[in-house]
Amino acid sequence: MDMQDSRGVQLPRRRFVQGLALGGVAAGLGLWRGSALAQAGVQRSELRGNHFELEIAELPVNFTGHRRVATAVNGQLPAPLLRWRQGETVTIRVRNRLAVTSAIHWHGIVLPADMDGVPGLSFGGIPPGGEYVYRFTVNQSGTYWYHSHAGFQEQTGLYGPIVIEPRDGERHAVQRDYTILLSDWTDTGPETIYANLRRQSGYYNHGKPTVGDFLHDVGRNGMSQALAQRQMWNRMRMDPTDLADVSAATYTYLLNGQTPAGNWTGLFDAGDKVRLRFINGASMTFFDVRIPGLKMTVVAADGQAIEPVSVDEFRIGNGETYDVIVEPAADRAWTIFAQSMDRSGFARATLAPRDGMTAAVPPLDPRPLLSMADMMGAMNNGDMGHGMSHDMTGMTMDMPGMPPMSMAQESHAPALKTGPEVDMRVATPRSNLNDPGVGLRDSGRRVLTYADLHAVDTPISPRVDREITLRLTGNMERYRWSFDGTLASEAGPLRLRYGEQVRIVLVNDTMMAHPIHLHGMWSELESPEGEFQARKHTVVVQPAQRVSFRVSADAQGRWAFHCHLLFHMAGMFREVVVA
Ligand SMILES: [Cu+2]
Repeated sequence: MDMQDSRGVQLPRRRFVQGLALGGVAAGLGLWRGSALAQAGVQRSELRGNHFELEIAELPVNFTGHRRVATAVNGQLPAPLLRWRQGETVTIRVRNRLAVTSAIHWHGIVLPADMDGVPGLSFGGIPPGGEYVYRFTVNQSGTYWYHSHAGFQEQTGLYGPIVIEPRDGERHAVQRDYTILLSDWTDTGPETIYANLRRQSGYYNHGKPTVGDFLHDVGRNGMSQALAQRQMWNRMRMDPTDLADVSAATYTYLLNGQTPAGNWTGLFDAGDKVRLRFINGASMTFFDVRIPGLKMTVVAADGQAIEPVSVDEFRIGNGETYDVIVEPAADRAWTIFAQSMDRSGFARATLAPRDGMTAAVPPLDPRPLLSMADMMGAMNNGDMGHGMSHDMTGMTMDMPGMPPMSMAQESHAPALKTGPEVDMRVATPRSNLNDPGVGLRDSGRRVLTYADLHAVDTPISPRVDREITLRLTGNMERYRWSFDGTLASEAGPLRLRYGEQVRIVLVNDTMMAHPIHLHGMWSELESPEGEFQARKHTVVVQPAQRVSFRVSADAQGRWAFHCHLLFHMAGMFREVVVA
């Protein structure tokens, strides 16, 4: 399969998925400074101490055979790893050498509002040629990251890892410790991608069912069921392959700034315990991560220690981080395999005892299809419905040509209106956290779920003074995303009183998973029964799911609260004011 890049040049698909072996930052400059270091498993750049000098500038890169210009920090993509120590005060001077305003946001770090780095809230952004000095005390430890919060600069490369050493030393002793930053690179300008999505929301969905898929369904399920399914999706003007707005036809997935062909490698000695600090710094891609043949012990989520849980695989949403420990015992190599949720491509790296060793790269899993459970939530008394069902009870939709709903169905959801901003509502969302999500339910692998996350410490406050429900809404046809059917630009801020304890309930009325990120304060994830699970900064809400978390409004100022899918952020965004 070939596709056209933005200038109409035909590129082989393989080159997009695999990338160039020596692609990236230095290839664009005609030399490859990073290779030796990266191959030796050393972070390409690591800065430590209390004082940091960062410079944002354009940088030529080449990941697919075409030269492009990235946005980089200190000439690097990803930006340098920053190592801090809990309890210390850090000073970071950021100079902006771009022709446009820039800004760095410290994702997941609890700090004063004017240090948070979101232009237009408690900070004006860093003007072209200007600088901004961030200074704050680091009160937490763990794995975090930083990225631009201006325009689409995150998509063009402005992101980097942060590791904060705990005051009392690491909870789990390891011999090797690597950050694994996943991202999605595109040769197409992000403004162009966004404009295309706004014009036609399925613009980048190359996985729509074909006549061949239909015949396959007929063979498997019989003609009448295949027809019924096809007719159902058509009537709803939806598409069961709508798992990602942008796929590997457009993206090359990177791991620590290297393409799959580039194969970032981390070294170990047999018997080492290796900590891998996974960060999803992608703009639009959820990854499913596994290391075939190795169990992963998850020890932290979003920087916060959890009771260790052993899994084969985990899904990581945009903005989330997971620390895992692996113990590669033998003198052989292992592949770190991170396939995109829509199974269109993958990022890849290798753990090896010696440089140059590789292991098999597994094939991509079959492309999953959204099930009715992903649209309707709780069906048939909470049955999760692994597979398709024609029971339409949990759903309220704007469906011309569909018979009117029965009174019983109406009574489920009298308040759920559709309209220009909202083309789908879920009347009976499910609230269980133990569903790994579409494509992972029947993999035969032990997959991490939010039900597995149990913090090692207690919530900031057990009290709940007030409950706020927000619905995650959208109009897929128009590529409009919103909270409660209201665009950020038309909604007032969400006001919290300083010191109050709020339960925020998110109900997802769309067919996509949304990673919802609150700045400045923790989101304390709860079980369906309201019990504290884990402290997070980014909470993924699956399609047709209800998720709740507690917020202690202990940080005054103006904060951002938004979906971390970059192209959803314009609409699915609220200012939160704590005063
Ligand atoms: Cu979203």
